[in-house]
Amino acid sequence: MADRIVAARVIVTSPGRNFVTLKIETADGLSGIGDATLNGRELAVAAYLQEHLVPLLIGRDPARIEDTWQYLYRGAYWRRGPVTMTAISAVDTALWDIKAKAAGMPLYQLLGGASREHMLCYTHADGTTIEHALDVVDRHVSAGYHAIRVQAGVPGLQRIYGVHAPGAVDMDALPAEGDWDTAKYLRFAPKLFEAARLRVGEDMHLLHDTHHRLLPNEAAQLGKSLEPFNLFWLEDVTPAENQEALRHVRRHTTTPLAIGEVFNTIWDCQALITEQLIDYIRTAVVHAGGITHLRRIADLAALYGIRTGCHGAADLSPVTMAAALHFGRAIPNFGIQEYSVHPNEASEVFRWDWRLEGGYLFSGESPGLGITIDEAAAARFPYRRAYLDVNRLTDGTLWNW
Ligand code: GCO
Ligand code: MG
Repeated sequence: MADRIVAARVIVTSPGRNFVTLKIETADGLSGIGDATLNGRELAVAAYLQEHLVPLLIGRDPARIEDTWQYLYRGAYWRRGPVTMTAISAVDTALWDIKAKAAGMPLYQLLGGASREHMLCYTHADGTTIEHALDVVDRHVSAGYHAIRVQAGVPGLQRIYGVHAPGAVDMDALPAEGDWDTAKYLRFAPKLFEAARLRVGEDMHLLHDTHHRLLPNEAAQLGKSLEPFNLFWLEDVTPAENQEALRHVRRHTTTPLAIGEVFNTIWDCQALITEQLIDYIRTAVVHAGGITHLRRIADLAALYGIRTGCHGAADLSPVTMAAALHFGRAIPNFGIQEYSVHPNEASEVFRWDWRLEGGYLFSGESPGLGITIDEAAAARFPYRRAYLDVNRLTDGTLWNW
């Protein structure tokens, strides 16, 4: 007889920062987990799961992953959106975890087996000044990284763009406000990368995140001005709600473009992919419908020579990283994985078998995702409201953060 889902629980915990996890249990005694963390809007997803999806899961056959995905997506009538898709992702990821455990295999085996043994990753070097950022770059080079995202404070502006204020997440506070001046930034960015390239030499991969702050023509100018420094990618140059805007950027620069951490379905990147307007797609397991939907996006991207570069900031839980590494290990068009160290307390709540070694990430070999959650430890770190920052132009206009 087919197995049945007998319980599903939403676990909200804050070991250094907020994480939402869905745990599904079956009559055969298997369990699986999925990440449901949507930074700054965590409880919306927790409620969506608890109130609307958990009742639909009880009694279902956990093996029917595709049917469950379609049931939750089409069956809601209201499709897409970050809250809905993050909730669906959590269910989907937990079901893949269960299926792989039932098969006695690490997830990457179920997805077709290894296309590679290790995965290139990049980490962040954020500095208040160019010198400060380059000191952090030096530390990452010594630690063995092969790819580094570099961000530095623009002289005359208070905040480092796209990076939280020092001290990381401002728990319990209202959103911090940054200031932004595009002209200053466009003059500054080439100076930052001239210095960075000089410091690291030719082989190190350098990346940069513009955090949705530019208009299309400004993005084109930036891409052009960074060409001499041979970036691995330039990320989120525009918000890309208007995918067609990337045609202009693409026409004017050969700097590789990466977009998509805030996207939640294939429809958000359909034109970007089919018109080959980007080089890397940034959608992540947790926000883009789980393994099932991310595979659809990656397969479409593969047709056009576009590779993955999944979002992997510290606000995506270690569960997402586990899933991303099985996924990245299996697919043919893996590009790079973002990697940001989680707060120390996270390892009291989650135990995982993936690892970083010599600047590469390795997925583990235990059955399933290779990650568990300790619910008693999770309870020791209660949720605290934490907003993402907001950003204003120097005249006070609210801008993209
Ligand atoms: C990245 C992202 C992060 C985001 C954060 C939002 O490229 O890692 O842009 O810096 O701001 O993950 O939740
Ligand atoms: Mg980003």
